[in-house]
Formats: sequence, C-alpha cells, structure tokens
Amino acid sequence: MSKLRFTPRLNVLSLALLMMVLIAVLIVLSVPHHQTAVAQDSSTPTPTTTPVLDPDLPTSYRVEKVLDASWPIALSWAPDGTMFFTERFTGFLRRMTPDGVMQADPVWTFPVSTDGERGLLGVAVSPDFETTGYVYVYYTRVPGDGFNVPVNRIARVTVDAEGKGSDPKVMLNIPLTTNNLWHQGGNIHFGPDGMLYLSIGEYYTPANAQDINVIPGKINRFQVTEDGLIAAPDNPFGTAAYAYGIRNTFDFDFDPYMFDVTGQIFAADNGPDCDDELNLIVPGGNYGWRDGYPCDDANPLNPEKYIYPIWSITPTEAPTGVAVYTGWQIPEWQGQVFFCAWKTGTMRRVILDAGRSRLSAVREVDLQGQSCTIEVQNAPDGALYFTNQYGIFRIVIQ
Ligand SMILES: [Ca+2]
Ligand SMILES: [Ca+2]
Repeated sequence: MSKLRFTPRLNVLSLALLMMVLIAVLIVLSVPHHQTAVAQDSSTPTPTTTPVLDPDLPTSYRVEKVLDASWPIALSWAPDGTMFFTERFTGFLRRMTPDGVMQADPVWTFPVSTDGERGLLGVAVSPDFETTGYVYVYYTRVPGDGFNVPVNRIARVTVDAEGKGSDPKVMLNIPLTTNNLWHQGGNIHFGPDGMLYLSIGEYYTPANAQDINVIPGKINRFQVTEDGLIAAPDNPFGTAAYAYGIRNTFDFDFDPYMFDVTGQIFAADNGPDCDDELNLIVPGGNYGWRDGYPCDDANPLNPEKYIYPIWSITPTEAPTGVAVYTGWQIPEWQGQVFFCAWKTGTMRRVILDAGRSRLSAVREVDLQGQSCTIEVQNAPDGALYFTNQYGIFRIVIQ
C-alpha cells in the first residue's frame, strides 16, 4: 500500500491558492461594511473594533423610563413581579409593586459608607422569598456594630407583604485590609443552584486576587445558613472562591443554557489603564489579575495558568452591569450577553457561538438617547432593564 504523499508541486500550488484566499479575505475585511461586525476569536482576544449599531433587528423596540431614582445600582425581583433596588448613596432598599407603584418609604435604610466605590451596592431576593420574605444586600457599613472602621458586609432583611422591612441580620463580614477606598464594589445573585454568589474587587491589593483563601478579588459562592454564609461545600478549592484572579468586578450573570453543564458565568472586570474584560467564568478558573500584571495580557507568558477574557478593550471604559438576556420581548436577543460601561454609558450585546464559549460578534445597543452606566438585568415582564445615576429604564417590544 503506497503512502499518501504531497509532491513539491502540489505544495507550491496549495501555497499560491492559500495566499490568494488570504488576500481576498484581507480585501473584504478592509472594506468598511457598516452592517457587519467583525467576528472575534476568543483564543486571540484583541481590543474590539468600533461596535456598530444594529440596523437589522427584525423586532423594533423602544426604551422606556420606568422611574426616576437616585443611583439605582442593583435590581432584583420577587416572583410576583415586585421590584427591589438599592440606592448607592442613600442606603435605601427600595420597592416597586408589580402594578408599578413606587413605595414612598424605603423598605430599609442601611448605614452606608459611600467613599470611593462603596455604598449600598448589591441586592438579591431570596429564592424562598414567598415563604420567608428575605432580601439580601451587599454594602459597606459605616464604623460601628463592633467595627471601628467601615466593613463590607452581606446582610438580609425580612420584608412583609406591605413592603415593611424588619429583623436585619448580618450574614457575612468582609473586613477591609487597607485604607484604600477602591475596588470594593460588587454584586450578589442567587444561582440556579440556590447558592449565593458575590463578585467583589480585590481591595486595591492585586495579591488578594491570587489568594484563594481570601474573599476579595473573586467570584465567591456561599451556602446560606441560618447562622450566616459559609463557603459552599463543593467549591473548587474548599474556600469561598469560585473563580479568582479578578481585579474589580461589579456584576455577573449565570449562563441559563450552560450553567448546569459547565457552571459558567459571564462577568465584567475593570482593567488598570488597559484591558477591561468580559470573562467567561468557570469553577476554579484564574482570570489573571496579579502583582506585576502586564497590559495586553492576551499574550501571557504562561497561558496554561490564566484564562483569557472573551472580550477586552483598551482604552478602558469601566464595564459595570451584566445580564444574559432571557426575556421574551426581543426574541432575537435571547441568550446574548449584555453589559454596560460607566465611562461611556454604552450598552453592548455579545453574540456567542453555538457552544457558548466563544464570542462571535459585539454590537452596540441603540438606547435611544439614554445611557446605561450602571446595571442591566432581566425582569419578570420579559423586558431588559438598565440603570444610570438618574433612573431605571427598560427595553420593550414596540
Ligand atoms: Ca484577566
Ligand atoms: Ca446585572
């Protein structure tokens, strides 16, 4: 049996053909094409090209203001459609009824330190809210209550049917380890697995991000007990850490299609003067923030150790809220990852490949004159909600 062999002549022909194809591809790519976003391969993350407005969406939509609000920084809904949100600077936990009536008095007022990136930050309605009335928050408490300096904390209150809060309970303290005011932001969400996840910055200490024994600089995963939060027993390292190497992440969302299979989560991260990121978080993953981090970490020296972002951008824009759209109002968006940016007010949507592990394209969402500087979140009414310093908005089918 003869062995298969390529002749030199075939190699020359193949090379010539390959060169012609490459030249053709380069010519096509170099022609401005307003309606086509250039696909990016997650294995070679590069700063994205300028996103294009998507003029092709078959479903037309409009942006509505839901209500004026003071720095609404996180949103969470009860099963009946009651909306809870946190106001960063006032410390108010707010409530709006399913028929759209904003409760005049706050549900609860938390005594917040609001320096730097602190404040009343995260909120998560408990999965058993209908029987317990529990709503959890993440915030920075002013000195007191056993601490003579501010302390970051997860707490909960019990909310009755009239929207009155009671019985506040400390669930977890995450003491500060530095006087620095930055990189303490984050959010909390209950996962499909019933665990409570916390994203949190590294307290302006890069080494924290690489230390799996401390909470800052991680996506953390907790089991809720009556005595407070404990590291979920099946976490990858036996600590609270679910993923590490994170610098300053404000928000994240679970992948509704793949979480049960891979445990994957989408989270934004803020780079130093470079490399803002959207990461595909998997259990035990190391996302690379560390002492001596080099900009353009798309080319790290030890690629076996760090997981690259699926999208990154320089100069930085300060990505904030994240949501994987699960609503029904804009069917074409289902499963796409939405995230916002503090500096630009931009909302982007990320189209993934069929395996949901790689990025196919990034588009900018036309917010019809509004800005999304803080949060983006799914709501029970099938719309996509977003916030800025002045109010809460939603995107609904026209
Ligand atoms: Ca990274
Ligand atoms: Ca969100």
